[in-house]
Amino acid sequence: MLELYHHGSSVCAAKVRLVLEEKELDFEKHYIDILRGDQFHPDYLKLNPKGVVPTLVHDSKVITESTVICEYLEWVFPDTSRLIPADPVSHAEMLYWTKFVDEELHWACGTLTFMSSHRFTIGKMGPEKVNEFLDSTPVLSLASDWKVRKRRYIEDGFDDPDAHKAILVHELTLKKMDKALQNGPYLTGEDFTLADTALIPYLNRLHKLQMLDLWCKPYPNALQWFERMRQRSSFSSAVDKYLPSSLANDLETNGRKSWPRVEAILAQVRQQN
Ligand SMILES: N[C@@H](CCC(=O)N[C@@H](CS)C(=O)NCC(=O)O)C(=O)O
Repeated sequence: MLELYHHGSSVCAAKVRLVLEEKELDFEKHYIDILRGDQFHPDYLKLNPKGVVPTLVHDSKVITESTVICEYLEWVFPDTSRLIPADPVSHAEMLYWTKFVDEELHWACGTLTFMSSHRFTIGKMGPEKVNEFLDSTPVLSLASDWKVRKRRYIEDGFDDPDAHKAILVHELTLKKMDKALQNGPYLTGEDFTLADTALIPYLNRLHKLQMLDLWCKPYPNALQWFERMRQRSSFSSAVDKYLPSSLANDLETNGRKSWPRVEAILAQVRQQN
C-alpha cells in the first residue's frame, strides 16, 4: 500500500502527487497542515525528521525527499507511464532539471512564498502561536538555516536581503526553461519526464500568486509549456484539487499586493544580468 503525507500548498508534495497520478497509482492520503505546524508533531517527526512534507510510506518503508520519492516510484512501478527516459542523454538532461530544482529553485520558491503570502497566512494565528510555530522548526529542515530564515522572512518580508536572490533564481529558471523549450514540447525534448513534473508546481506557485503571466512576458515558451501542462488530466487531479480555497485566496490576494515590490526587484535583477 502507498501512503502519502502531504499538504495542499506544498510544491514538493504536488510534485509527488503528479507522478502518482501520471502513473495511475492509488494512494492513501494523510493531510499535514504545514502552515499550522502539523509537521512538528512528534509522530510525524519520526517519519520525517526534517519536519517537511512529503513523506511516502510504501508497505511500511518510509521514503522522504520528493525527488527521491519520484525516482523510487518509477523504479518500483516501471510498467505504468515511463517518466525516466531510457536514452542516457535525455536522462542526464532530466537529472539536470531535478537537481536544479532541489539545489536552487526550491529554497527560492519557499523564500518568495513566505515573503509574498505565507507570512500573512501564518500571522493570522497571532504572535504567540507564530512564535511557537517558528520555535518548533527543526534545525535541519528544508535547509540547515531554514529555521532562522523562516523567522526573518515572516518578520521582515521583502526587506530581507534574500529577496533579491530568490527573485534572481526564479528569473534564471524561467529564462533557462524558455531556452530549453525551443527544442521541443517538454523540458528534455519530445517526452514528458520527471523534469516536467518537477517544474510544474513551481510555475503553478507563481501562477497562484498572480505573478506568472507578468513575469513570463519575455518567456513565451515557458508560459505556453505551463498552459500545456495544465491541460494534462494529472494537473487537475494532483495539483489544484488539494489547495484549500482559503489558501488559494490568500496566495492570490497577497500575491497581487506583493507584485509591485517583486517587480521593482526584478527590474534590478534584469538590469544586472
Ligand atoms: N527537500 C525536501 C523539501 C521538502 C519541503 O521543503 N517541504 C516544504 C513544503 S514544499 C515543507 O514541508 N515545509 C515546512 C516548513 O517550512 O516548516 C523535499 O524535496 O521533499
